[in-house]
Amino acid sequence: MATQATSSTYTAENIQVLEGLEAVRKRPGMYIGTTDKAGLHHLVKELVDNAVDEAMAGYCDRIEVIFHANGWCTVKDNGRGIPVDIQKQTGKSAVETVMTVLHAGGKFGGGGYKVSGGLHGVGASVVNALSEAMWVEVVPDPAAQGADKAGRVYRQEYERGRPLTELTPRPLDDPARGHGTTVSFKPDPAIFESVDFEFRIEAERLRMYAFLTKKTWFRLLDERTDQEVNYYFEGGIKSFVRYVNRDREALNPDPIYVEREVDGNLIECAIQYNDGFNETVYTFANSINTIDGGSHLTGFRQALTRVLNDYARKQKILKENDPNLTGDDVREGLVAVISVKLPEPQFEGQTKTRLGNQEVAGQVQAVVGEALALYLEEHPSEGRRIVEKCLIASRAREAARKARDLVQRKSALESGALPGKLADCSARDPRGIRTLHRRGRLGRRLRQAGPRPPLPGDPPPRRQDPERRKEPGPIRCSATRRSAASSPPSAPASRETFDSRSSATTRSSS
Ligand code: 0RA
Repeated sequence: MATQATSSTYTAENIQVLEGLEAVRKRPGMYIGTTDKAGLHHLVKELVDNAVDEAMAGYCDRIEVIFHANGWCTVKDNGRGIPVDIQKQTGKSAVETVMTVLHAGGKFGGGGYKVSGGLHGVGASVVNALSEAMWVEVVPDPAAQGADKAGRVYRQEYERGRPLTELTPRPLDDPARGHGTTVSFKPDPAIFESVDFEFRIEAERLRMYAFLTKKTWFRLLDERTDQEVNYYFEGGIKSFVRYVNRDREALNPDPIYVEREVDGNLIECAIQYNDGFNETVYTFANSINTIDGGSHLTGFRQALTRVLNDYARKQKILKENDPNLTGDDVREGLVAVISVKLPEPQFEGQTKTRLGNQEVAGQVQAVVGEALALYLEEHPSEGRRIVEKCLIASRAREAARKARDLVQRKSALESGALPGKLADCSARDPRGIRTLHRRGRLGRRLRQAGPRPPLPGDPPPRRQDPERRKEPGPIRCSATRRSAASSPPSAPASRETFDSRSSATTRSSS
């Protein structure tokens, strides 16, 4: 039975806490976006984010989510455990602070990379406020919290964000139970349209986290259906690019990979070229999928174009009279992931899905540039394969431009007069023709204007692209252009075949 909370003083902070919880319950959308299924899963995400922070800090390698048959959800990690000691400033344990004070989610001591920092990085207190009931159990890691805590479980219970009990220790019943934090909650049906967790949504999110948090196990168990998935990726994003290319021919079978810290920012990038024409680039900042790109993507693209041009010149694959490879040329068949982890991420744009930190552009450009240059030097045959593919892209583009130009001139002659726009330009400005010609050279507007009959010198038809078989649709160009802004593909919940350990099983109910 729960004992009544016995705070010795009713402080200003207590009042603030209650006001905070009230605000969350009154306007949940301000904190979790929506109160539909996405909002419901946002609760799980807030708790998993805290555990992922603990993993990124190097203290945890197992994170587990359980959907129970009675509507509860449990998130469990094997980290140090939220500190159980009473803090002098607040008179409360760190546990109670994390669970009840708005914006005190996860770490509040500074330092470390936080997943939160995105749209609603507000922490466990919001989950608590929006839960009919919640409890936390901490088994402290004695190495982090002191030997006096060994062999105990500390538990506190809440209702709609308010503590029902003190944080209370008891002897560890199961000696095999290791240290860590377990949070269990029952979402409030008075707040949410649906309180029915969806296995697939959570499985996909955990898989993404597993790619972005290498060497960490993620398990999802659904006790309602006995479904279970486990994700673990030894190589992190390097595994991810292999996964994206799993059905393709890779030009560099071992992905180019670099991970480095620059001025407190962690920069990680994996690159693998395939023999197709699409560009598939995913960018993340603190594990948030920055679908609108930003400074990390800018830096990456600069590095790629610069280094491949330098290499192609040095190796004389690009001859003196050849034009430089363009950004478009170096992006055909490119699969890459850029993941940065920043102590102070700035997210921009209406949906906060573009990274703003300007210093990151130069850092990514330097780190990726150096790693790519080194790779090309050490892997000359892969390097040649990649650059020659870029060169084919370049020549195809140039040939297409010439052919278009020719057709345009021809049709202008045949019609006996210059077509409207061109006539205007040419009447007023002899460079008008060139203006149009340059638009054609850019190619993008022409291509985006819609399908046109094939011209001699065009790049090979897209049906040669193996990707086309899977993703039919006439506007691959725009898909390519937007690919940096797309969400990662969903994986079949099945055993994966590269350097991962991943399994999906339906446990037979007994
Ligand atoms: C150490 C210190 C602090 C929190 C944690 C560990 C911690 C929090 C969570 C939440 C879920 N699992 C966790 N595991 C550990 C707070 C104080 C500080 O950051 O210095």
